[in-house]
Amino acid sequence: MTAFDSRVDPAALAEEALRDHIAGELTRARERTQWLTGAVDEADLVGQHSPLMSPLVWDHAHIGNQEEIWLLRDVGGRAGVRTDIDQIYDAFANARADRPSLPLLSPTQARRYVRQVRDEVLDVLSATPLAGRRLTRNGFVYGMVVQHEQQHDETMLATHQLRRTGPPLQAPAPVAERSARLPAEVLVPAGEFDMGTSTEAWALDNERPAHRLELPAFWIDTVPVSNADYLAFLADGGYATPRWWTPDGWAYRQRAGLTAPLFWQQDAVGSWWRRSFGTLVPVEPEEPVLHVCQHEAAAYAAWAGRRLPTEPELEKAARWDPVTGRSRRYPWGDGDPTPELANLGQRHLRPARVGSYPAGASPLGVHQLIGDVWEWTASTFGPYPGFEVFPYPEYSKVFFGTDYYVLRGGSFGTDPSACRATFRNWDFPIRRQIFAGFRTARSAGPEDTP
Ligand code: AVJ
Ligand code: FE
Repeated sequence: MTAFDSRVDPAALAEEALRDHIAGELTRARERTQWLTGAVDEADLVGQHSPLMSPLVWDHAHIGNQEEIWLLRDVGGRAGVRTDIDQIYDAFANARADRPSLPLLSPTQARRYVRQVRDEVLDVLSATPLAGRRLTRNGFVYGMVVQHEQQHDETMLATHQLRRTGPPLQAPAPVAERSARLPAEVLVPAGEFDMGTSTEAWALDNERPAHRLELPAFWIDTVPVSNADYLAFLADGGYATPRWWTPDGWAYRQRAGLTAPLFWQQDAVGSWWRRSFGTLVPVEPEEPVLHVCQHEAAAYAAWAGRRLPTEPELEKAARWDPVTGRSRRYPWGDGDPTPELANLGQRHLRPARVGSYPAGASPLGVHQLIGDVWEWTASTFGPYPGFEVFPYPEYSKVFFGTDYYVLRGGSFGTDPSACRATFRNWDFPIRRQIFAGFRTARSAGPEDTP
């Protein structure tokens, strides 16, 4: 047992306690949605701040529509609130860039719609057994809907970061305790570990099932790559040197004219600034680099004489306990995240300096594997051996293949309910508007093995 073992395990709760837990999680997600949609006026809710993103009012009603489809119609067997708008809020039927021209609910209608759905959902929750169907066992489908809302909340937060109109967003800066002196990298010894999960009640289909995997020894950065590190790559002409980039990466660098992370600008005397939720702030040398795409991350790693970690390497670094040989739920143990352990949940609007959250480090001493910034990996998004679609192919299966790269660990904008050491995120390798950074790794040599 560690000091950080306080855990809400839906599978261990009696049915009444589980209902209370679900209701609490639904309410917490809704409070965040209300904050994100209440932060700007009507024009900024319906406007499109970037062709990469939906109007905020689309996300808002889409959250309610998914909740209606799964919890009212499927679980509750009810007619639903609005059966005429499914097509408008179907993410597959409408590309993000086209969503502003759809006949969307107005901000007032969207607010009313999600409230009506929620009122009826709370009724279903109290009236429907949780045992029986696999969909409702341990409250899974409610957990899925909670995570869906929180994921769209993070997407809406990214839209706020992109917008150039309306008021800035504000939150206190992280004030984390810092580790004294850390080694640059940590050796993860060769051997087997358990990847994925078959027991986490609210884990999504792509995290399942648990399976044993053998990895060769590797070294991994103790902390994420910092702005100071990344500035050295810039200063060394990293963006002008094709040999650090993959062919696809270089082609994209050229086509998009990349010269620095998204939202960065340089002033007349050469200092770097970045736009952060509507405010220009200095690029802090000790903060993890943020808003880089996978191609930039891989180019930096090549320049540093290293590489990006693979997805299994990052999960082993985060979960494997060398004493027990067991995989933990989180780097610090099996307990749920707290503000002392990780920068999650939009409490802050920026990552904490590298080396923060020593209490949240992994057994091997790797820091900040949960929270602060999503971390790009070298791996494309695919199914684990034994993968089964559950409950719908459009969550994971349709994205499997070589188009998407996996990100791990969550960011300051990720809610704890949508973040585990098994949680898998994915995006195109060119995407920079997500809250992503990275760390690097290298394969160990024979001289590293005792
Ligand atoms: C897992 C974050 C890639 O936002 O596209 C939201 C989550 N799935 N609605 C996304 C999701 C359906 C998904 N990501
Ligand atoms: Fe969605």
